[in-house]
Amino acid sequence: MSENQSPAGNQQTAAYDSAFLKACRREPVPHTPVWFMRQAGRSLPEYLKVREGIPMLESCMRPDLVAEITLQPVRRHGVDAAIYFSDIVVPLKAIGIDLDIKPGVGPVVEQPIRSRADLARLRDLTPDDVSYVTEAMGILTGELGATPLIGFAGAPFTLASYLVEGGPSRNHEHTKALMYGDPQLWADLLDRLAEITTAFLKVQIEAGASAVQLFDSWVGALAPVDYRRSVLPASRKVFDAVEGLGVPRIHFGVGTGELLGPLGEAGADVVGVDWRVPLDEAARRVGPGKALQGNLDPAVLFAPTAAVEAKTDEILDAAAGLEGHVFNLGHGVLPTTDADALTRLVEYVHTRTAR
Ligand code: 1CP
Repeated sequence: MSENQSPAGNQQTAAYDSAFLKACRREPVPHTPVWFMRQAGRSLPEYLKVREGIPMLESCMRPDLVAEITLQPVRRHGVDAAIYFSDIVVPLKAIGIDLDIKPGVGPVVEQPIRSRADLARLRDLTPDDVSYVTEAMGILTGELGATPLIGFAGAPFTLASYLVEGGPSRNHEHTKALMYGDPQLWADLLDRLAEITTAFLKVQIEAGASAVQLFDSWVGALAPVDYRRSVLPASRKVFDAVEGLGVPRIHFGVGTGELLGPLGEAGADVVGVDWRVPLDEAARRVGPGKALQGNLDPAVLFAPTAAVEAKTDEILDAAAGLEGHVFNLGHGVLPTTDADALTRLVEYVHTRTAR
């Protein structure tokens, strides 16, 4: 990476020795690094102000706005990493899928993908399709100093769920009907999504991301046998394709207690854990050679400070023997979370773990 003298490469070099990237690489850290999933673009008043009147997808395509929203939680909370402000469906929109992000609902796809003919609508993603991402990351690498920037994408299963259902779903019934009913079409769909996701992650790494996270938020809906057979190959394809690019790869899903072993096998360097499994037990399930990320229940932040600190202590104690630990929530920041509670939590973890 040190040979890369582009502005993005310079920033990646500056961030290389950050606590966050050291923890991802399972090296000794000056303190346990902290960032929060969905730290950007939730309830911060400064976020709501800059987003006023601008639809979500449009805001993802405005580089100055993206850079500002990405930086807001770094300034306010002093987190150890920034996460690029976007959404998992942005690359699908960029290749021409007719979708929108509806306020209070989430991503909605006009014509769901359920047949072989529908699959043909998922064309390759090129860097030109997402030039605003490259531009926004260029602004960010100029502003972030030594703070690492995390790029991200949706994992093939979670993207397939939105495409096949046509929107958010509790039971993923159409998705599972396709997975069990037409295994070949399903495999081809996930393979296509793996290629799009890989192309999107490569754009971000090239533009300055120092780490990438694959969000497989809804994969906990699957039994391990089905995950191994029908999903793992596509996720592994993504991780393999971005291996050796010099940035840690993080893998995250919700409700994955029974899947932590197979998730580890998909190939990430860091495995995200929700709050249902303590980190020491999660480490046993994931196996050696991985750092873990997590795992405070986001709802705990609604309790008094002393209770938040007690739950945080439990997590830090369970993490004491890990090869590497990145402190995070077990899922995204809830929209009505008190911003000051997040700032206090960052300070608490830093102080308690200072070495
Ligand atoms: O982390 C950050 O702060 C960066 C911003 C970010 C990220 C990482 C957004 C902005 N979306 C995401 C990822 C994302 N999007 C995931 C994976 C993370 C997770 O599990 O929370 C998922 C599942 C989505 C899909 C999505 N987009 C939903 C969930 C719908 C459902 O199925 O229940 C929703 C509500 C959105 C919209 C969205 N994404 C982001 C924002 C700020 C918003 C709100 C949109 C608005 O203001 O109208």
